[in-house]
Amino acid sequence: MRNRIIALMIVAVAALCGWADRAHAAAPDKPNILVFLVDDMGLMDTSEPFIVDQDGKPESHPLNAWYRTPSMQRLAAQGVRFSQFYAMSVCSPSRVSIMTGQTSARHHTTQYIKPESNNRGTFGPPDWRWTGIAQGDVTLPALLKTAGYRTLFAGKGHFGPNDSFGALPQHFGFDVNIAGCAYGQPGSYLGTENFGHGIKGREKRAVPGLDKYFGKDIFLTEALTLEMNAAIDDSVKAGKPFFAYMAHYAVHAPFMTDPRFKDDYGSSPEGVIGKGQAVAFATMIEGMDKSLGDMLDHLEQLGVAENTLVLFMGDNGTDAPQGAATGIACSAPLRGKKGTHYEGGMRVPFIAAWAKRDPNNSFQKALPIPAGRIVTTEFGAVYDVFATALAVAGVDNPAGHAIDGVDLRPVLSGQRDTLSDTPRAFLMHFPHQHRSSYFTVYRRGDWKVIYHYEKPAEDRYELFNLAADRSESNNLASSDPAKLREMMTSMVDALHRADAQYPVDQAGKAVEPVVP
Ligand SMILES: [Ca+2]
Repeated sequence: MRNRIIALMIVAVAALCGWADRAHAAAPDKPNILVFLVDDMGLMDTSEPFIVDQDGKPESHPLNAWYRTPSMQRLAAQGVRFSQFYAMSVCSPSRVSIMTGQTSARHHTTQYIKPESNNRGTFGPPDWRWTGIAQGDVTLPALLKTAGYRTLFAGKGHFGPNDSFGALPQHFGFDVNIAGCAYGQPGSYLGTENFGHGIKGREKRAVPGLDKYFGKDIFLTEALTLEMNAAIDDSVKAGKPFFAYMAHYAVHAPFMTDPRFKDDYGSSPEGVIGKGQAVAFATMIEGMDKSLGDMLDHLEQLGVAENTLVLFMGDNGTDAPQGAATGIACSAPLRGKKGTHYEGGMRVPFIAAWAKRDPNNSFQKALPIPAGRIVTTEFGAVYDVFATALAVAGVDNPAGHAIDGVDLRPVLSGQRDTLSDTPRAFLMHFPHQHRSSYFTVYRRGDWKVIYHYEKPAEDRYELFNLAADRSESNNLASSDPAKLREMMTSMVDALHRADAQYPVDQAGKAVEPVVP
């Protein structure tokens, strides 16, 4: 009897202290998944080196010395990162790719969405999917929700124009929407400016749902972190696994100094980085990185870090404010930036790691991720997140839903160096106007071909061997016509298989790429 009373007292005390919740949370049947997506963050916007030398060893560049991202270094040290990971060249196409597992050529949201109007451009495909995610679309959060996950959204949406189905993440599978809406940049990053509310000229991009921080000295990145951590608390208390999609508005323009970090950037590497906005951009990067560290710490405090897989990535190449758009500058040693057809336009950092390593954890036994590894022999892409997250959650892709991405687990675990026995291909299709206009990029193995739809025949093709020429400085289109023909044939085939839409001519007729 005495033992029974003691046992009951222990149970009562445990319940009062929240141990019962924690014990329940420590034994979920599925792992948690945190997608940490940074807007407009390129491969070089970090102190963690992702570029490798000819021997596959990480190679530090001046930009790595300029930026400060200790939390990314912490995450990379406990997991695996990719030297080569691709996004689409602008926001909405990548975001829809993450949700659907499809390349933009297939899902047809090929251009970034303008909230108020069709952003087709003069010769863009008339029926491109400018309304973004639609009712009935297969989406990652909806599938995970059906499988028992609590699905948490915070930050930037940009999945559909104003008043559309895709405008609000809760329409297509998220249980919680913190500050997500149609547009892709915040009116202001400052709580003291109410994140744009009441600010003339910025009102129409004012961030929704964060009224409790109005007037406070807090940066948007921090407010979103606090809110997402609170949503994770609720999920853990409810004893449910969570899928958290932490999509920071940072580091997208407007470039506003995060005052917490302004003293860290007194001088800069000569010839690589300018002052002013570049410093503001660096402070936004560091604020984003603090968010990552705070979330990792919070997961540890909750006792769920061992059960949480973190997938960190950018949504397109860098938009760091210096250098010519197609020069070797803000992505150096890569060429180009966000919106361009070069590697700097679409190469992003990617890190996969358990939030805390524990080789005895059953989820980590099922997916062991070696510490501090860098994948150099294979590339991944944002549309792989869909297949990988489903596989980790034990959920099948619905029959009839065509996807372009693959399950990355064999490479994440180090079981394989490559994802298939034949060289992988990457297709990035942009039949619109932006910094670079009307182009398709196709990579297979080490080779990359770029097709320019509107240029005269002599300038229509660019061909690079990325293994020998990572800065895309030596166009081989004229000197290697056989390889050009082979790559163009494969590109055209890939576009047809994806049911791609093409730019149109003055008469409105679709213009398909020409194999030379
Ligand atoms: Ca973006």
